[in-house]
Amino acid sequence: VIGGQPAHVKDSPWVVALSSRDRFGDARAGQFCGAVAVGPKKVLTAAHCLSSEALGADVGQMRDLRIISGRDELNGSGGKEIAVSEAWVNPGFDATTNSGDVAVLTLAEALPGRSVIPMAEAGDAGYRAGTAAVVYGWGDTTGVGDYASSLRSAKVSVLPDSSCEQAYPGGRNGTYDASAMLCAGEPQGGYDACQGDSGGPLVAHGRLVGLVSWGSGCGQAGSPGVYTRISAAIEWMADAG
Ligand code: 4AZ
Repeated sequence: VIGGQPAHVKDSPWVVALSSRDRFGDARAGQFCGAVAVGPKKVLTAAHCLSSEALGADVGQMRDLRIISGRDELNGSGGKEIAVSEAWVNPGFDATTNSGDVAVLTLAEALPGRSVIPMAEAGDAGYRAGTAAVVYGWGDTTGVGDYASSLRSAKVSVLPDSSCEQAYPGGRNGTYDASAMLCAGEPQGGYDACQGDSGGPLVAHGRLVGLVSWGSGCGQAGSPGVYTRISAAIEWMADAG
């Protein structure tokens, strides 16, 4: 997270880390993406977090994919690590454009009841341009590979689709699709998600509106963050798992 501040899972207990010590080692508890709990045994992350390119392995062959809940400091020992028993990638995910960038993870054990966040349905006020939102993660804090060991969050504004359509008209920097994606950041830059935050939550009005998905660089003016639009996949997510 760029431009953020320390955040605490006691205030946002639905933020969880996605980890594989098998692939990424014990430093920072093997964290490689963010995720968010929407049900006691149901966690969302970005589909691209589960690609063999991201994992350096096939997710189906990984024995130790797990979420870490209730822990701010990855190198600490608080909270609980829970095994992922099933991973369902959105059949509508397009790995070329990152459209539909969401996967549902089924947990082997239930999270505490208060650790879930409701998803914002289509038409929710949280999707409106100008809405204040918050993004959470353990990702890069500078854009040059300074990963956070303790959870951080930044305030960003939901931006009009036209901001991302202008920034990402297609070609090298990507294509923004307003039906499946949500645009957020600050026009002057400085507040954004970054590498390692992917799959983590964007929250507005106490509801989940987006998952960190992609963007060009981090926190740069004119290159907003692109998020998976939760309302676009809500029916599939309800059925999956
Ligand atoms: C990434 O590489 C990534 N600034 C995630 C979010 C953003 C850029 C890159 C948005 O995972």
